Amino acid sequence: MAPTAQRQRVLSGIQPTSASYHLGNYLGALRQWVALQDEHEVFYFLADLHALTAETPDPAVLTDRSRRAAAQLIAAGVDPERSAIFLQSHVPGHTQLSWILECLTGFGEAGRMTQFKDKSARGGADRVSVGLFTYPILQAADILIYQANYVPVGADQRQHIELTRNLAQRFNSRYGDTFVVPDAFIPKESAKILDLQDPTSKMSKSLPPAGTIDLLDDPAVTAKKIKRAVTDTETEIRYDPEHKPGVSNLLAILAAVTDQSVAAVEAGLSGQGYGALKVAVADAVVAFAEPFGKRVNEVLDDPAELDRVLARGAERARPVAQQTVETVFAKVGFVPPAATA
Ligand code: AQP
Repeated sequence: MAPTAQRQRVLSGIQPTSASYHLGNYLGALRQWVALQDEHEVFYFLADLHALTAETPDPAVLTDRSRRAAAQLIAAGVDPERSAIFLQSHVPGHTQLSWILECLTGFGEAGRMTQFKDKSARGGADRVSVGLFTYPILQAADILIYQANYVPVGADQRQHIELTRNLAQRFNSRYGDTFVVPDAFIPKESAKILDLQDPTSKMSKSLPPAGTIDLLDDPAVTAKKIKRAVTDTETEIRYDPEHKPGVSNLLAILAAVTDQSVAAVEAGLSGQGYGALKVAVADAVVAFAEPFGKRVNEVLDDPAELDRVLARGAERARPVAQQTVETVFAKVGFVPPAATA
């Protein structure tokens, strides 16, 4: 099942690895997910298999995070009617294809993934799992199995999408045209939201909470974190990511949350101080986060319906994935299972 000529296919995933997504996840990825569902055929999944790569949480915690993650997608505007929303573990094809792609990936090639290097350096060699090492290959399978044209992600995923493209091309040249070679769809101005306390690093759930805005944080906590954001010793509000990363990050957040360009936001604050910038950012983020939190709770109030949404999403995803697996298995030379009757 290839994408239709009229509607190109979009695929993306997000890990259910915390109780709340952060502003980087929303502005770097989820906002694009919502925008793309109108004109594309979209598949969005919760990467619960990937969620085991960095830690193996208590099973009840993983279950809860997965449902909360689905509720946050819906609250952010992903519409289960227009988008297939599903759990990765509900579609067995992902791991089947991943194995084939693992066998086409060089050990050194996988070892060059910077996210693996960063995360393994943080975790210490003894605590790093093989799953963390191979997770970009599973991610390539997640994308290729749907023959996706576009993958909306933040800039931190650029290298993984490049690996995905390389693996698609490698398979295609070894076994004949099989996979669509996908393109990353990375937003221009909010591709990398930075940590509020260390604006040289991306906002990330692995960094201390003072620098991360969780979408489900209490609004007063959010406002306080923004007001304590690191800026610089100058006073001028100017977008200059290289020399003024903290201020530029706040401008990028304000622009994205209020749906304006960075230039417009910068012009609107001209002549004002960092205090005014922080108040504007805090007000805008809280104005978004408050109704978002309410919608998440409403969705979570009906867990049976939420599970049905995920089941319907998996029903739409499974046949597409299964067809790719069958094609790939035939191309590599596996004997097709014969009918028994
Ligand atoms: N800071 C960010 N700015 C822009 N986009 C971001 N994304 C993550 N952080 C930022 C994008 O969010 C999507 C989900 O990614 P994920 O499920 O892989 O989550 P993550 O990258 O593991 O999130 P964290 O908080 O950054 O986790 P750790 O600390 O484990 O690395 C992706 O599209 C990603 O680009």
